[in-house]
Amino acid sequence: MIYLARTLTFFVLTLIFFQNSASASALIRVAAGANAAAIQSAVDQFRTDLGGANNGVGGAFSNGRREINWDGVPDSFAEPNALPFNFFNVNSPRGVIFHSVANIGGNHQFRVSATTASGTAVRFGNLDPSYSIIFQTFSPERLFQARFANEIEIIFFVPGTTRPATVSGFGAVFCDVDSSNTFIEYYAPDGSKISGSSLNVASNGLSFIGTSFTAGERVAKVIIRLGNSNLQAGNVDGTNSVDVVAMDDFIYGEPHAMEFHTGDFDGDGFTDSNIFRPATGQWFTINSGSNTLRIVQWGQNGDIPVDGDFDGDRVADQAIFRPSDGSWWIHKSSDAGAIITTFGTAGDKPIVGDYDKDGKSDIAVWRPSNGNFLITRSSENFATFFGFPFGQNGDIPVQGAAQ
Ligand SMILES: [Ca+2]
Ligand SMILES: [Ca+2]
Ligand SMILES: [Ca+2]
Ligand SMILES: [Ca+2]
Repeated sequence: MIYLARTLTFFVLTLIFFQNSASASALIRVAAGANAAAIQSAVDQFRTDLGGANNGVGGAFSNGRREINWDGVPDSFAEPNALPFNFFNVNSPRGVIFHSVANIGGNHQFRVSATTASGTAVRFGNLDPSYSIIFQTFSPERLFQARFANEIEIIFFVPGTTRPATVSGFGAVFCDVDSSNTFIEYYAPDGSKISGSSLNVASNGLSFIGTSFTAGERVAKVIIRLGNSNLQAGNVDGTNSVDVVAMDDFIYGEPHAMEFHTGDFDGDGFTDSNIFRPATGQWFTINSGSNTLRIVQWGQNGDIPVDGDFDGDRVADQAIFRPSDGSWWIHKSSDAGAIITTFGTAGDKPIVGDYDKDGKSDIAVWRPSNGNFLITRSSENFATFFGFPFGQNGDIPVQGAAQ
């Protein structure tokens, strides 16, 4: 924890900041080995990185993670049948759709391997018998791949909707990685690549990579290349330089709407109905994504409630400005941690917004006595600020006008 204190004589302000966000960005967990046990601890660590809850199917959640292990896919969508590209946002809504370079019949199709009970050979042995030998599972008994392609794009949505979304991280298990042909790349909403890695090799074994981002970066798309060849009869791994790879579990952060919407505490892209009760310091929210009530204890009588996305996960954070001592208390939606700082004084009006254009809300006040805007920069972890005169006593700042 870094402690910063400075006296700003011009504005007669004292800024005290307890900083708890690191400047690091990509947190990468990797493992590879002969079997599931060899990668289990890295998988579990990555789950912890994303958040403890497994959010399952449907709904919208402020944090936590989602998982796909393929094992609940019905036989009608498993080998020898195709898996639709949108199965995991329509049939089983978990906020992902898949693309591949092979566009078969106007519908991007994918493969999920058969179960023993189905009578079709397991682990893609129905395509080539060698696949049942070189591929093993992390979670029995189904695996995943593209049809007629070996590169997959993963796009995120608010689960069960067509609203584009982003996640804080993504990880996957790979089967029979033999070379750096197999890689994963992470892309931001603006199309820029924010991280990329080749998988660790484990011939006939399992490899895992999970990357999460700790400085507010958001992942809009993941691209995965699997070996150098698609799965098909006669494409035998290790023969004629063929390297085929399959996949097992996907693990990723809860998808949140691409853009932040004020008052959106569940991240589904719509403002929720919110009440702050001063007598008890309770926040009551009707989550628009699930029509459920949430109650959060944050603040006390005399505090001025505000909301904003101070941690950059596209979900509103409960925040209060305490006029009696000029303190701000922000309850981060990403990890339930706190940002506590002092900025402003009694009589100031909170005017939270994104003034430095970094996608995160800035702690800010407007001072009626001299008509000054005073704004911290979230891009510098609220450690610096700027100010300018605009307006005069008696005016009402439009940001936060309800206060
Ligand atoms: Ca291989
Ligand atoms: Ca909402
Ligand atoms: Ca937030
Ligand atoms: Ca900002």
